[in-house]
Amino acid sequence: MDIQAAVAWQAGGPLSLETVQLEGPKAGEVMVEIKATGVCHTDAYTLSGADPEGLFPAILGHEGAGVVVEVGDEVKSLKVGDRVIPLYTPECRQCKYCLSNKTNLCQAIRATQGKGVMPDGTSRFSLNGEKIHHYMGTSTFANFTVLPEIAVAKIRDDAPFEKVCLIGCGVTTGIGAVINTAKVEPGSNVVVFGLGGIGLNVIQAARLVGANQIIGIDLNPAKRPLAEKFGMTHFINPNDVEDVVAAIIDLTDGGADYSFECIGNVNVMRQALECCHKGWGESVIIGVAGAGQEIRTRPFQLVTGRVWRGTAFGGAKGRRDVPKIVDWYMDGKIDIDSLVSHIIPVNRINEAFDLMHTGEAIRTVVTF
Ligand code: NAD
Ligand code: DAO
Ligand code: ZN
Repeated sequence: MDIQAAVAWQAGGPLSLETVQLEGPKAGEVMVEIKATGVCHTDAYTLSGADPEGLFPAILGHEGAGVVVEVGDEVKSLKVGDRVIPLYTPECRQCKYCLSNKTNLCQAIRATQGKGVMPDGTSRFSLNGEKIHHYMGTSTFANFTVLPEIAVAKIRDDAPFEKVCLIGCGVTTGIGAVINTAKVEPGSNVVVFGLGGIGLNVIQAARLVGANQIIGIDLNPAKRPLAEKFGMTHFINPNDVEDVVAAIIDLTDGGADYSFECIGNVNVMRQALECCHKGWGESVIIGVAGAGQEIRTRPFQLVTGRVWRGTAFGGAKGRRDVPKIVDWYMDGKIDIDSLVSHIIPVNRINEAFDLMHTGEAIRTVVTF
């Protein structure tokens, strides 16, 4: 069938709205009508050409929400009409990784997902016979997409698409990093580097679990008011202090119990580790650094009890956890509305990237 999609033809170029041909779902797959999608830094990273795994032409987008319109053979857990959120981290519940209960990094379709194709090795998207790659297994910059059943979370029927789409990446990543990865305890002192879409969700989860101090760090002072609304108790602009690590250790009487790097800057990752409390402080890397970058610290930082870890999609198992996070939003336990700074139609999708690059947007949501 013919669909409308924003195609990334080449690295560095703008997206171009095209009529694309989409093949129907094969066994174990579903077709989803995408109603809304967020535009995240990872889309911009791939579009820029900096992503060594980026494939072109491709249909980007991984933060979407929509409705199942067709199911392939053997699909058991979804039916036409279900509201859903696509998952770039699937949950097969059968592979060694899923069964370990130690990670959310399901590997069932990892190899083909990384090559921009469906699990049978082919793409469902083409334009005049030319293959167009899938992206992150989701390709939500299209009004219809095809997904493996294991990469789809069914959500409740009254969830608004243009808000809950952010649960497909930013919201779950930030909240999950606090709850699943760090397991922050009530009374903890938490430091958050980078107050964008991810950092704000770390802050609201830290407040939710009863953190004591929630210290936000950002070079952009304009990020402060919204971070305070989400629960930040103290703000430090690194430009206003001589040594940001020393300032945090001073403010927390010894260092952070937990810190989160939500930028993707390897120098800040070091600060985030080294501002942790001796003996027990844990630092979680969320930000995705540029290709080839490396992290550094003195090993004595770890010998003396600090812990360095990382998280993908907040450690969430998507089919299990995403519907719960949708419920938290619908029950007013978490704020997503304030994160949606702009809503625009798909024919203006390139503006979403501009708004991100100027720092004006927290999240722009594109509707179909
Ligand atoms: P964002 O650009 O909205 O926010 C980053 C913030 O960091 C901005 O407010 C910026 O002013 C601030 N900043 C930049 N450099 C700084 C510095 N040196 N010191 C202090 N503050 C600085 O980005 P986002 O959407 O919140 O994403 C953050 C990171 O998380 C990105 O690298 C993204 O790719 C990554 N990410 C990771 C996962 C995962 O699963 N691990 C998922 C989604 C996004
Ligand atoms: O299983 O090896 C793997 C890959 C998992 C990919 C997880 C991606 C998380 C970070 C990318 C940012 C997401 C928008
Ligand atoms: Zn699995």
